[in-house]
Amino acid sequence: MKKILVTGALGQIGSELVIKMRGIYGTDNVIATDIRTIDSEVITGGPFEILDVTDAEKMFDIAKRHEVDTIIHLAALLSATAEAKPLLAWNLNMGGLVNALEVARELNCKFFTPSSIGAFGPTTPKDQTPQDTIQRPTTMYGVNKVSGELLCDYYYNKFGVDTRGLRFPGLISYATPPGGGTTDYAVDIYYKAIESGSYTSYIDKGTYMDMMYMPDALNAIINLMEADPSKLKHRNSFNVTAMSVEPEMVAEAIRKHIPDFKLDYDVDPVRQRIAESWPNSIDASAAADEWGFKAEYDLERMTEDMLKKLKK
Ligand code: VAH
Repeated sequence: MKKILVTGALGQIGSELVIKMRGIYGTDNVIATDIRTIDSEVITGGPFEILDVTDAEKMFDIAKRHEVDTIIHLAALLSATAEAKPLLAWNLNMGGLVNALEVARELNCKFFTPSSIGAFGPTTPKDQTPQDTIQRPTTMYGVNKVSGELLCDYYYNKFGVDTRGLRFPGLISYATPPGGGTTDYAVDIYYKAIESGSYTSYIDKGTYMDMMYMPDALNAIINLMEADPSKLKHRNSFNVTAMSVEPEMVAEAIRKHIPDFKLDYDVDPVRQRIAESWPNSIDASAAADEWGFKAEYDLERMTEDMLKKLKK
């Protein structure tokens, strides 16, 4: 990767990935794009362009003008928002993806886009979900993610586009407040632990989901994109995870730092139903075997770092 175009650069992953990649590949070699502008180092710290990913022509123009060799396509609506606006989600998530894949094909770019544990459904084996297994998601987000995985594999097999992807678990970060996800409780809980010493979870006790701290997610993207392609048996997309947790476990880890932290519940039936359709834990051995994936942060280490950074 030498010259990288990032869509959705102001989102939860993009806002940290752009800064990290500029440190590795050079500020001027990472072109951030998003549909909006906000006060962010992503915009003030290097090349930024306004881009609505449903505008194929503008995406092609930006990619060609900057002579990019890699597209990191992150612009998408997450699970809860997609469930509230399914048609908008289909048009944006799939329309944006096919535009980005077409630009990658025409300009011969390497290509990354995230999938998710949301690509699995209620008939998928729930514990230690295998890399290759049944995928019949019951959410629009999951339909988008499975379709996206198939489309990216198609562009690799049919056109030779070097597409690679990761099935991300819930991502936990302190840099941007989360938006529109089902796993966002695991981010909100840390903010509220600092602000008020208590949190009311919309996901029920005992609801296990895979999670990962953002530093591990960023390293996974970069390591996958730099991996030797001859070693990849899979491409779209690799299971990756760092931990399988439910709300009580996160609260327990927080109490090691904030002893009287209180957790109670006001379950949101929509996001609870989404969460229950996803795996309890996924198996990431293919990523470890094919390109050396390894998460560095477990729940304890993540909690310590999140609380330290949020206190600042
Ligand atoms: C969401 N954070 O909740 C995203 C992610 C696995 C969860 O895909 O929609």
